[in-house]
Amino acid sequence: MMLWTAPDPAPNPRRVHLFLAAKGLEMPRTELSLFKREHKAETVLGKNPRGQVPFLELDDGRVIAETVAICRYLDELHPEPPLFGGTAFERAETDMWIRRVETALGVPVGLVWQHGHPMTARLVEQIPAMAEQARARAGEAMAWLDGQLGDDGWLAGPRPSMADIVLLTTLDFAGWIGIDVPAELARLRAWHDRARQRFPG
Ligand SMILES: N[C@@H](CCC(=O)N[C@@H](CS)C(=O)NCC(=O)O)C(=O)O
Repeated sequence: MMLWTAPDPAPNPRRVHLFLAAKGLEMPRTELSLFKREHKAETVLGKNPRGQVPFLELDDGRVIAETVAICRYLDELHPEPPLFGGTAFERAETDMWIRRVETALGVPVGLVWQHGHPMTARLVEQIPAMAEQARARAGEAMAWLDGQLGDDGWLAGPRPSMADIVLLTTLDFAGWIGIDVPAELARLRAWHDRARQRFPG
């Protein structure tokens, strides 16, 4: 297998890196420079026509793209420790939280990155009002997540899961582009500390 990936802080590749570390798995990696647009090279698009990283190339040449699909596949091959839940309910609960984090928080954070960050200015026609609106939506999503979390524990039930990895990488990337978790969101901040300790890297 070959993991086609990119260095931090790219949040989607980092999800797979944290997942592999949590499983104690290693595999060969090819790191592409997003800033040199290596993920858009013809040979790379031939493997993943979506033109994004990460993607996993199997030994027979088949390709799995999309972070969660890659991790789900590896979780089936290497079930311990389970990071997608052990029962039907836990699997559904993990999926539910992954979708919530990706749609409620990941989408606005992505819009702030695209429309409000100098590093993406040459890639899209930026709409500053879009960035501002998205920044507010990201703040609302953080507040909502804070209200859903308990004083300890994890996003999808009592055990850490892929949903925690997705939220951790999204929050870290948000911080990197200047969207910090507000000081008053004590539960989310405490969860963030726990998640960094549980999934270092
Ligand atoms: N839905 C995809 C998103 C992948 C993605 O957006 N990757 C970013 C790096 S974090 C990328 O390749 N960006 C370059 C581009 O879209 O051209 C996943 O979950 O893997």
